[in-house]
Amino acid sequence: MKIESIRLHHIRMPLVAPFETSFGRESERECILIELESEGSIGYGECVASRDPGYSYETSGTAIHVLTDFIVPLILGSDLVDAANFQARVQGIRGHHLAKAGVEMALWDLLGKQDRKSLRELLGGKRSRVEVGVSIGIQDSPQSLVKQVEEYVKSGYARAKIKIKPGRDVEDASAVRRQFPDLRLQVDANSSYQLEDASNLRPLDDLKLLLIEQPLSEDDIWDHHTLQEHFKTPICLDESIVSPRHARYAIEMKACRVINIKAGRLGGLSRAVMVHDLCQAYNMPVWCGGMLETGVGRASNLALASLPNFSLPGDISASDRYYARDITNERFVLNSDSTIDVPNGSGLGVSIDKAALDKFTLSIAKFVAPT
Ligand code: OSB
Ligand code: MG
Repeated sequence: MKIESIRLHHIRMPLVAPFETSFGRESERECILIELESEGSIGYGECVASRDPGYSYETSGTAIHVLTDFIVPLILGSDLVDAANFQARVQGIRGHHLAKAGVEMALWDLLGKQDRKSLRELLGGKRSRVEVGVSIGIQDSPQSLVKQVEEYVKSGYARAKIKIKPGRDVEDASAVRRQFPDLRLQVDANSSYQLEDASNLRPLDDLKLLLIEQPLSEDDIWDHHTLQEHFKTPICLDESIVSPRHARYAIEMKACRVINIKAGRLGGLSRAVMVHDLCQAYNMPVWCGGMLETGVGRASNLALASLPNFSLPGDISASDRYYARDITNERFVLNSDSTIDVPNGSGLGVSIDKAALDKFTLSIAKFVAPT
């Protein structure tokens, strides 16, 4: 399939409420919407790099640079047959997984549209709806956090994840647990502790949490092993798992008992499926993480989470939890059983609201292959 043109939309969208993690607070979300055009179809992909290098070293700025100067020249005007073919081309570019994954998503959308198959079918997904939860940022106080959780529980979420950081951990989580003794509850530290201060997290081990996500540094799988030995609650790795190899390291080192899968962090959906398959072979449960995606990335996450070894609820909330106005015409809604339907249409199964995209676009770069 010859890639005839490529467009990169740098977009910024207001969030319905600020989202605060151990690395900062965002009121608006930036990302890059990628369009690949071939034979009259357009495939869309979302690069989830945000404005600041907090979660990842990549930013929307580095993504535009790497896409424009390195990835686009490798694929523009060339024949891309599948995701493996794309990965082989970009293999010489070190890192920059979020940038690569955005393009791979657009390629899957294009392949699905041309073959009239949904992304779920292409990836081998089984379920038509997936269990989801909600990820809640750090609030002003434990009381306001409890209120926030209550609102989400009332609107139908059967699983909640709360963000923690040093000084805002045990008290917050305990307050939520006291109010909701049976809620499926988990915490995410986004790498904000070190092995030396992780003993402060001890009391979390008695709160019946589903898991403790990424307490330590992203480049430290071994210290997570040491920490896991001292906790009965499963440790889950997010930031640390950037490749199928890293997933194998974590499994072999017994560094965690659960893995969070994000196609962006792993460098593409095809690599996310590889981690899924590897974890399945080792009986390591996985779940689908989120990056505050637009309807485009959300559709991709739903298709991915329909694979069989996604056995815990994903961070894939309804569209209204994030955006009053989204860039897709479709909006995702929560079913009464805390699930969201997986799109059925060709490719990602979503269409772009052009007026909304225009409104949120900061800049566009367009590349056309010579004919
Ligand atoms: O660590 O899972 C994370 C959002 C941005 C960056 C990192 C993370 C998150 C979330 C949000 O937790 C999950 C969602 O999209 O609802
Ligand atoms: Mg996380």
